[in-house]
Amino acid sequence: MSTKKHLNIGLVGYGFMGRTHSNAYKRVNDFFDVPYRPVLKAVCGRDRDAAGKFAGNWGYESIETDWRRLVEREDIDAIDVCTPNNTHAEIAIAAAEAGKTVLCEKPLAMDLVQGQAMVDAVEKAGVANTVWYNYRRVPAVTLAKRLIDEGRLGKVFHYRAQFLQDWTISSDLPQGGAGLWRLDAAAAGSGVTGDLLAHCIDTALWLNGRIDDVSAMTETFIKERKHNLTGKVEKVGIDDACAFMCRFENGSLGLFESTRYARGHKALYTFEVNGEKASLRWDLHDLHRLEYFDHADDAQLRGWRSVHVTDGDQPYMKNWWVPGLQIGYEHTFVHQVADFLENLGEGEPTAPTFRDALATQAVCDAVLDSAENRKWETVVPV
Ligand code: SOE
Repeated sequence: MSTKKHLNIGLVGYGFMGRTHSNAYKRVNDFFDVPYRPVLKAVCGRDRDAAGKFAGNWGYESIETDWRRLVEREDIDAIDVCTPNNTHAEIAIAAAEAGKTVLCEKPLAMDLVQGQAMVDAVEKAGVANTVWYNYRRVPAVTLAKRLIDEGRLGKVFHYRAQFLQDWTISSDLPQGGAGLWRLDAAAAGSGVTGDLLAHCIDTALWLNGRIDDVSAMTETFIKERKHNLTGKVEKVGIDDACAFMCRFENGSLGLFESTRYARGHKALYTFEVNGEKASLRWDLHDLHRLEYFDHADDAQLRGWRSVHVTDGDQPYMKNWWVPGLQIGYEHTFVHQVADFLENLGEGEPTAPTFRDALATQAVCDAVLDSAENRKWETVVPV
C-alpha cells in the first residue's frame, strides 16, 4: 500500500496541454519517488460531452463545466490552468484565494499588469505555485544550467535563441476557437512573442540572468483571417514573427528570433551560449543531445562534442531507462511534476514560480512595446 499523501488535481481545459499535464500526473509515481500521489479528481470544460470523453480517456473521476464550481470544491487541492491565456488570471487568482495550489500554463498572463495581480494573489494566499515552462526540464537543458553554474563557460559574451514553426502560413487558416485561439489576440495576448519566445526567454533568464533592455521588430504577415467564433473575416492582432536583440545584466548580448512562417520548421527551438572558456548549444529536434566546445581541450583534438544526455549522472536520467536510451518531450512535464511534488513535501518553491514567470512576462511586454514604438525599451524590474 502506498503511504504517499494525495494531491487532488482539478484540471481546467483539456486541449493539448491538458493532455501533457494529465500524462505527467499519471506517470510521475511510476518513475519518481516523491512524497505525493496526484489524483485525477476532476476535469473542467464548458462542453460537457468533450469533458466527459476526456475524463473517460485519462481516468478523471468527475467533470465540471464551470471552473468556479471546481475551485469551490473541497475535495480539490490543486488547480491546473490549461486554458487560453486570457483566462489564466481570473482562474488562478480565484484558485489562490480559495487556498488551492496553482499550476498554470505559460505564458503566465496577457501582460505584466495581469501577471503582477497573479503573483500578488498566490503570494498573499501563501499557496504553492508554478508555471509550466517545460523546456527547462529537458535533461540536456538542465545539464546546460549545471555546466554554466559550475563556471565552465566563464564570462558569457553571447546568448542566441530561435523558435521556428511553419503552421500558420496558409491564409485560409482561421483564427479563434480550439487550438486556433493562439492566432486570436483577444485570447492569446500576443502571437509568437508570448507563445514561443516566452519559452526562449524563460530558459535565457534561467541560464544567463536578467535582461536589461530590448530592441525588437514584429510583423503580421497575414493581416485578416476568418474568425471561428464570429464567422466574419477579422483583423489579425497577433505578431506572426518577432526578432529582438537585448543586453543582459551580465554584459552579454542576446539575439532572439521566432516565427510561424519558417517553411520546413515545425518546432525548432535552439539556443547557443558563447563564453570565454566554452560554448554550448541545444536543439529541440535533437533534444537529448547537448553540444559542447571546451577551449581547454587538447588543441589537436579540440572541437564540438555531442553529449548524448542519457546517463544516470546526468539530470533526471537515473529515473528512466539505461544509459544510451533516450527520453522525449512528454518527460519534461513528468520532471516538472516530480520536482513540484518533491518541493511541496519540503515546503520549498518550484521554479519557475509565478514570480519567475513574471520576469519573462516583463521581457515579453518590453519586446512588444519596443516593436510598436520602434525604440529600445527597458525591461521593468520585477
Ligand atoms: C504552439 O504551436 C506550441 O504548441 C506552443 O503553444 C507550446 O508552448 C510550444 O511548446 C510548442 O508550440
